[in-house]
Amino acid sequence: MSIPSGVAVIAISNGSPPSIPNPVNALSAHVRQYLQTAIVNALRDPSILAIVLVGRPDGKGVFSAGADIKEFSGNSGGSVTTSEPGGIPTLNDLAHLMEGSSKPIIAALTGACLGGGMELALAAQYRVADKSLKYGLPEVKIGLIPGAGGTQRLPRLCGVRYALDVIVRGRINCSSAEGMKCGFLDGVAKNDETVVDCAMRWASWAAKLPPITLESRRLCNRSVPNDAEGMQNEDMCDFALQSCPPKRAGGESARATVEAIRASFEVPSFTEGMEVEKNVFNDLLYHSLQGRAYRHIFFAERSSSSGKRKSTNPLAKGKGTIGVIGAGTMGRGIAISFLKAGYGPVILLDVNAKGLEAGVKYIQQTLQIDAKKGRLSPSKLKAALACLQSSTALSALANCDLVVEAVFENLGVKRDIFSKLDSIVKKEDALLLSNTSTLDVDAISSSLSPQRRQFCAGMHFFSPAHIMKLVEVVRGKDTSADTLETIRAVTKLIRKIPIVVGNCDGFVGNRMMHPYTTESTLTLVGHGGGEAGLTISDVDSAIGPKYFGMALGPFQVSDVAGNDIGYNIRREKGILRDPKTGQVGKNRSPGMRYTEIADEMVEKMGRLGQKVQKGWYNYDPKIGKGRKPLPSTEMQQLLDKYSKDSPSRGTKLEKDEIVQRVLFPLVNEGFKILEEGIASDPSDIDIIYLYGYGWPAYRGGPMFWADNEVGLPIVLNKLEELHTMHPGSEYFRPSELLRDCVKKGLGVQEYFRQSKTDATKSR
Ligand code: 3H9
Repeated sequence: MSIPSGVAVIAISNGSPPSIPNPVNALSAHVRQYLQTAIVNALRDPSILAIVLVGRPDGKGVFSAGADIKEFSGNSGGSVTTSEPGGIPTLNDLAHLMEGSSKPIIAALTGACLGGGMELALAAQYRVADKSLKYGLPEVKIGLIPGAGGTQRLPRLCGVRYALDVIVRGRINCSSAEGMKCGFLDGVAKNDETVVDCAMRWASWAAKLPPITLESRRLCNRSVPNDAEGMQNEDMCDFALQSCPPKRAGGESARATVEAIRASFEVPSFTEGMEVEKNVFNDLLYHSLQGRAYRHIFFAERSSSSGKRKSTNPLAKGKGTIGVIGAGTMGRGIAISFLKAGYGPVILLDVNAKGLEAGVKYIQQTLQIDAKKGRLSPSKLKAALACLQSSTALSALANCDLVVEAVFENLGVKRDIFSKLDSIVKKEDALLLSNTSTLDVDAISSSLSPQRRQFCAGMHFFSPAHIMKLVEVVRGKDTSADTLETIRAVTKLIRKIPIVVGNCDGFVGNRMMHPYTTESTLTLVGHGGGEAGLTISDVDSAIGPKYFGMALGPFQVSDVAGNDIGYNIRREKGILRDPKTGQVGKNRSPGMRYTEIADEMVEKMGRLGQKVQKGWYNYDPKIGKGRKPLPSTEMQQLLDKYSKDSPSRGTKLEKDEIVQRVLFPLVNEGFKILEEGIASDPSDIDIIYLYGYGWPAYRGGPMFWADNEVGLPIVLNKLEELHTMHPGSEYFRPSELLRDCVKKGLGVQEYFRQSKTDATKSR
C-alpha cells in the first residue's frame, strides 16, 4: 500500500504470497484477509481521505478473475458465504466493508474484472477503468450464480434488463465503452494517463465531497429502477427464464440466476435479497452435480493444455510457413485455422487442380464471412488473404516449418507423401504431421529418414476443423518432447485445445466410439440380448439432446459424417466380408460382436448419409434444409431382415437401459485407454468427448459421468452382466483399472491423483 497525497492505493496482487502463483488475482483466502486488513487500516488512518483499489500496483494486468474456484471443491471446510467470527472474511464481508466505507473507495479496473472481482467493484463508491477492461459475471458457466451481491447490486445500478443480459449469459466480454453506456463505470482513463492516475484524480475529487454523498453511492440504499424501454421487470425475468435450458439439461444455474435477480425487486429489502442470493448460491455449490461437472471442465481444460516445458521454436510464437496437404473439408478447415492465427505463408496443396481451386475459394469466402460477422478485423482479413498460397506440386512445400497432411485415410498414400516430404522439405527440424484419425502414426513416420522421425506426430483435427476446438496430438514412439511442446503451443495459438495422446487404433476419441457405435447398431436387432429390437430413432432420442444430452444420437452423427467413413475404416481393419467371395475378413474373430447392417447399407444400398439424402434416415432438400432426419421404409425392411436372424423377443430396452448399454462399453474403453497410458489423465478423455464428440458439458465428460453420476460399482456390475451374456465380446470385458477403482472404493480421478502423488513421493 502506498500513500500519496492522502490516498491509499491497495493492490489485490499484494495479497498473494510470492510462493503461490496467482496470475489472475483470484480472491483466495490470503487475498481476502490481506484486503480486509488493508482496508480497515486505511479507514482507521486519519491521514487517509480516500482509497483506490487496483489489481496490480502499476495499474496493469488483471483486476481480478473473481473468487478462487479451487476453494469450491466442496471440502474446503465451512461455507464460502458464511464468515466465522475472527476467521477469514468472505467476499460478502469485504463487499459489505467497502460499501459501508466512511471514505470513498475508487475501484480502478483493468483487464479481467470478473465474478467476485466485479462484485467488489460494485461495492466501491466509484468505478473507473482503462480500455483493456473486460468485465462480467461468468458464475453461471461454472454452475453457480454471483454470490457476493452481484445479483442484487447490478440490477440496482444498471437495471434488470442489463443484469439479466450479463448474469444469465455469464458474459465476460463487457468493454469499458459498454460500461460507460450502461452506468457501470463512472470514468475511463484519458489516453495519456494510467488507470491509477485516473483513479487518483477521482479520489482527490471524491475526498472533498460531503459525507452525505457517500450514502447515495451505496447501491444497497437504492431501489431497482424501472426499465428504460417500459417493460415490467417481472416480465423480463419470465422471458429470460424461457430462454434458459431446462433444469435437467444443464440449466440449473442459469434458471437460478433469474430467480436471484427477481428477488432484487420482489423482496422488500436489499438484506433479504442478499439472503435469497446466498441460499441459492449455497444450494448450487453444495448440491448441484451439474455445477461440479462445469467446474471439473474448467480445470480439466486448462490442465490438459498447459505444458510443463516451454517451446523455443518460432512456431510457438505464431511465426512460420505452413503447408497443408489435401484441399478437402479437413485441409480447408486446417488452413483457415492457421491463417486466422496469423501464420503465413500458408500453402494449400492438392494434386487435383479443380479441388484445389474450390478449396482456395472456400477458404477466401469463409475468411470474408468471418470478417463481415466481426470475427476477424479488416487488417487481419487482408493479411490472411495475402498469406494464402496454393499449389499442385509437393515441391512448393520446400520451405515449410510445419506441414499437416490431410488426405484420405489410406496408409499407403500417407506413407508415400511422407517419404516424398523427407527429401522435399529443406528445414531439417520442420514438423511433419498427419491429420489421420485412426492410422498408426509410427507406420507413417517410419517412411521418413530416422533423424526426421522425432519431428513427426499426429495432429488430429475434428471436422469442421476451423470451428471444432479439439486437437488430439498423437505421440509416436520417436516423437520428441520438444516436438510435442511446439505442437501444443501452436494448437493453443490457433485457438484450440491440445490433448496429447498415445498411438493406438483410433487414439482416444475414435477408439472409444467403436464399441459405442457397434453396440448402438446391435440394439436395433436386439442381437442376442433377448430383448426386442429398437428403432433407429429410439436410440438417437435416448442419447440425443432431449434425453441423455449428446449433441446428436449415434445414427445422426454417422449420417452427418458419411457412413462410408466407418465402412472404409472397417475395410482397412480387415473385418468386412468380401463382397465377391463372401469370406469374412481375417480380423473378425468368431465371438466378436458384429452386425453387417452398416456394411450392407453402404455397399448394396448406397446409403452414405446426408450427402446423398439417404443413410440411417432419409433426407429431403425441401425439409429442414435437407438436414431433418426422416424415417426410411427401406432401412426398416433391412432391420426387419436382420432381426429375423436374431432370436430376440421380449420388451424393448427403456431409455436408461439404452444409455447404459451403449455408453458403458465406451466408458470401459476409456478405462482401458488409461490402463495402457494412451491417455494420461481421466480429465483428458472428458475434454476430448466434450469438444470432439458433443458430450453434454453438464455431465462433465464420460469419465466424470461414470464416476460421479452413475457410480463405478454400477458400471462394473452391468459390464460383468453383459460380458457373461456375451463372453466373446472384448468391449464388455471390464477393465482391470475399473475393477481396481471399485475394489479400493476410489473414483477414477481420485485414483489418478493418488497415483501421481505416490509417484512424486517415491521420487
Ligand atoms: C465467483 O467469483 C463467485 C463469486 O460470485 C461469489 C463467491 C462467494 N480461480 O484461463 P487461463 C487460473 S466464481 C482460480 O488459462 P486466460 C486458471 O486455472 C469465479 N483459478 O488464462 C489458470 O491456472 P493454471 C468467477 C483461476 O488469460 C490460470 O488462472 N470467475 C481462476 O486465458 C490462468 O487462467 C470466473 O469464472 C479463478 N477464478 O483467461 C473467471 N481464473 O495456469 C474464470 C483463472 O494453473 N477465469 N484461474 O492452468 C477465466 O475466465 C479466465 O481464466 C480469464 C483469463 C478470462 C480470467
